Amino acid sequence: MTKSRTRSVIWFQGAGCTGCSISLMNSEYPDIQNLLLDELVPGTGLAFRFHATLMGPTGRPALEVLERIPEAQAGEYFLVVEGAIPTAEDGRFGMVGEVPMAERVRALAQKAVAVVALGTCAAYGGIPAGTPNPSGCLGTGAFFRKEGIEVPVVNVPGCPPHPRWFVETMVHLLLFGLPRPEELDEVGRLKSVYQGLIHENCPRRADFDVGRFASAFGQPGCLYELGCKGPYTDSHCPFQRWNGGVNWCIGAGHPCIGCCEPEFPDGMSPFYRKFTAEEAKASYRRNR
Ligand code: FSX
Ligand code: SF4
Repeated sequence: MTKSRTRSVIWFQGAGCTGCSISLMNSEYPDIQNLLLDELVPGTGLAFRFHATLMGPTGRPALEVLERIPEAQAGEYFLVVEGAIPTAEDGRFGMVGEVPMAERVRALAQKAVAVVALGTCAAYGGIPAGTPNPSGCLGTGAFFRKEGIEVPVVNVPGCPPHPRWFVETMVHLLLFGLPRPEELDEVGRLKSVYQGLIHENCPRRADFDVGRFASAFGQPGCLYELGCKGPYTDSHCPFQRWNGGVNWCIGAGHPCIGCCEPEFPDGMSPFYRKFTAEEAKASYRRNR
């Protein structure tokens, strides 16, 4: 069904790998064509006004959208940030149209109705902010706190995030408006989209409970001894699975690396080493 009403989205890419966009293009229900062209909730669809990977225009006509929409639709559009914000050296590690990403995001955020920080890089800094972080990358929320920008931020982490987590978050925003504080967890994610430790819903949990652990890749059993971070990671991967529900990391025999958590990647590393008791306690405490 075509859209009778639209809400504009400016999708701004900072420091990342574009995997968040690629993941969204794998969306199934709705598929990417439906998402771009049709209603997302009854009567309303999203209008992607700027998306460097998907849009046709380039150069000045494309960049002008970044100035036009905030003026024409102040307080109405959603800003989706993908990737972290480089802040070192006056932001010169990341430029879009010869303007630092940090400056672009500052201007775009101030007139948005809400910001969706999509992907772990945008939500918490992620890989670009990993030690030693020479470009001074920050997650969106941390960048706004540093800059004194007060705009509601909803985090949609994952490296990359599952397409459903973006879709479900946007549906929530369109149907119910900005999340109430009790609808968000302590790291800014919608509880309805993320809550539930992987460890609580894992098909290998019965192996964990009886102490049947894989000691090498390819073996059956729980992957805890191989470094699985499922006990410290909230996400719906076990029942949504990936690539159209075909499989997911643990289903393919790979330990969870905790990519939806603020500690990723430094605090979830080394990926193939079991956490010490102290590391486990610290991560578990924050998660609960
Ligand atoms: Fe980050 Fe997006 Fe990881 Fe990549 O651009 S969440 S590096 S999968 O895709 O920002
Ligand atoms: Fe928990 Fe990971 Fe073992 Fe699954 S594989 S039961 S998430 S430790």
